[in-house]
Amino acid sequence: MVRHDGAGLLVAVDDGPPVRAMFGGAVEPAPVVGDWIVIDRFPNPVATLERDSLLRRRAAGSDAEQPLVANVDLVLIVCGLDRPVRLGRIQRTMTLANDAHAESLVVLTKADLVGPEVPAAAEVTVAEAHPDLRVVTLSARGGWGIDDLLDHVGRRTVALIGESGAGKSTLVNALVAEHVALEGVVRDGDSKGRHTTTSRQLHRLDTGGVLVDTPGIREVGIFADADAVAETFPDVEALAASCRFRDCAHDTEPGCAVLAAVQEGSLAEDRLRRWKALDAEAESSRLRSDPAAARSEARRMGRIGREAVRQKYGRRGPAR
Ligand SMILES: Nc1nc2c(ncn2[C@@H]2O[C@H](COP(=O)(O)OP(=O)(O)OP(=O)(O)O)[C@@H](O)[C@H]2O)c(=O)[nH]1
Ligand SMILES: [Mg+2]
Ligand SMILES: [Zn+2]
Repeated sequence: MVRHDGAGLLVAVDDGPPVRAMFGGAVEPAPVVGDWIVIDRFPNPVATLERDSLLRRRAAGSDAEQPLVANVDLVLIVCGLDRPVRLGRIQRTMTLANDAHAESLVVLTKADLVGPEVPAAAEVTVAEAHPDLRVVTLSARGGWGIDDLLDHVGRRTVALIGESGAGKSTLVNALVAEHVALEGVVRDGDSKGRHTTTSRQLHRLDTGGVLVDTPGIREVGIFADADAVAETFPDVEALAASCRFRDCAHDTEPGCAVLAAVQEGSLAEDRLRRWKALDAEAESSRLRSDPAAARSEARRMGRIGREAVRQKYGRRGPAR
């Protein structure tokens, strides 16, 4: 399935041009871009084939899971150098990629607009986000750095993620080497984008690779397994494993290896804060997506609450 928009689905087929299909409301799971689907002769979707993976996020302004792209191998974290490159955004996007078992690669684009010190500083920020995260600096407009990125893409399925105006669609056009995606103009003054791309769309490369352009994401909400956060923060996870208590919250507990590392300066307090925030977000998405886990968590909290009341008032509870 190559596009999902207001009118329905666009499905690539073996023989001939892509065909338009209905949304397929009855098909479970609902098809997203990157899915292999079966269509009948009308053509209506009748089945979604099993996915290798699903790139998803927490929907904007809600707690719900929003599927983005299926079967992704590589996520390009696209940052425009005409605006600040944010550590938190990179870590968040990487966490979504980890959740989909996809590799992450940071693309610093619009390098033609800035001096060499700007990508150099951005590379330091990327290394702070994760020591093994790779970076490609390029200019989609100037056409340089594109071959380097194509080498990384190869024959893989690639999703481009970044804020509006970052330069995703311009990059898609540069990679495909023809004008296939609609590009926007950045507003003067604040370098904000205009949400030019409004649907996710898949483009095939001559090399056999596949690119999925996506609409700009303002806030990268986490909907992920705890393991996905752990992969973004391997250093903190390693420390947490040697805390005295298995359920250490790394707040005030004795024998906390994480707090000890902060105290001796080998772990930045800011990094701990970011890890806690993402871990909490992943945990709440787990509870939402798993009703049984949510019930058992509610029971556990209920038990803790009742125990606290008992300790305070004795067996009979508070006077009514
Ligand atoms: N100078 C320069 N401008 C670029 C480059 N890449 C993109 N731009 C400009 O940045 C603006 C936004 O680019 P788009 O590719 O539409 O951005 P987008 O990330 O697709 O934005 P949304 O579709 O809104 O999410 C356009 O005016 C582009 O011409 C680049 O490498 N150099
Ligand atoms: Mg776009
Ligand atoms: Zn601890």
